[in-house]
Order: sequence, then structure tokens, then C-alpha cells
Amino acid sequence: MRNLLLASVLVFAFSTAAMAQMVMVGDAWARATSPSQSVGGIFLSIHDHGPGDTLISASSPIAANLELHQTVADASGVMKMLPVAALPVAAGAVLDLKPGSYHLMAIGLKQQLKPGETFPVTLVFAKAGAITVTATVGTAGSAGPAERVMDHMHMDGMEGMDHGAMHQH
Ligand SMILES: [Cu+2]
Repeated sequence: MRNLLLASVLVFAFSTAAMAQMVMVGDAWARATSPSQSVGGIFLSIHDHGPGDTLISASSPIAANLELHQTVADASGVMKMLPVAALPVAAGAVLDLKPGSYHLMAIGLKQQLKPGETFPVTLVFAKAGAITVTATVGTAGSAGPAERVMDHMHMDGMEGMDHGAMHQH
């Protein structure tokens, strides 16, 4: 009887641990900003280890708002950023938020983002709830981790212009 009870406790503990890790967020980083810049891009990688989930919002103490954005080409090939209401992550999939693609846009920066500094980013998922990670600031033109340098070379200039155009009201 005691063994049965112990087994039940172990099963419960295991499933609780598994639930907590159904979504993992890593490689969070941001582009460095100039003192006059009020917006900035934040990038990270979301790994789903469960039945899939949806990123529904994000926040950070460094900015008034973090918006979910997507960089897309319009009919004439001009790159634009569009706010997205939610970002679905398929079961077992990896969703990379990276330059030229999905990203978090810090709106109303409260501080300059200087290379090497870190700050917290909280992501809220429909199922997994809130997950807070630490983002590291790269250099101004940084594409983040080395393997993303190719994305950077293709997309950085265009995305930089988009950010200015879209957020200067
Ligand atoms: Cu953006």
C-alpha cells in the first residue's frame, strides 16, 4: 500500500515537471539602441515540447509595451512590419523570432539598450502561462547568434528602415 502511494506521488511530481517544461524560451537578445531611439527589436527562440501553444503577449520593464511583430513583403516587395495578435507554436516545433521575421518590438523604450547589458522579458502563453527570460543586448547591427549572420545581411537594412517609418507618427 505504501509503495502504491509513493508511486502515485512520483507520477504526480513527474507530470507537474513535464507541464512546466512544455514550452522553453532561449537565446533572447536585443539590438543595441542609440540614446534617441524609442523602439528596439527583441529576438528569441521558442521550443514547444508539448501539444503546441500560442504566444499571446510580452512585456519588459525596459519599455512601455512589447508588441508582437512580423516583417513581411507587401505586393510590391517592400518590407513592412505588421503587429500580430498572437503567435502559434506548433506541437514539438521551434519558432525563431529573428531579424526579418517575427520579433518583439519594444515600444516606448525607457532606457538605452547598451551592448552587454541584460534585461528581463516576460512572455505569456495561452497554456504555459508566463515565462520570464533574460535577454542580452548585442551590438547595434548585431544579428545575434553567429548562425544568424546570413539573415542579418539580407534583412537588416530594410528592417531598420521599417521600424523608423512605422513608428514615427
Ligand atoms: Cu517591429
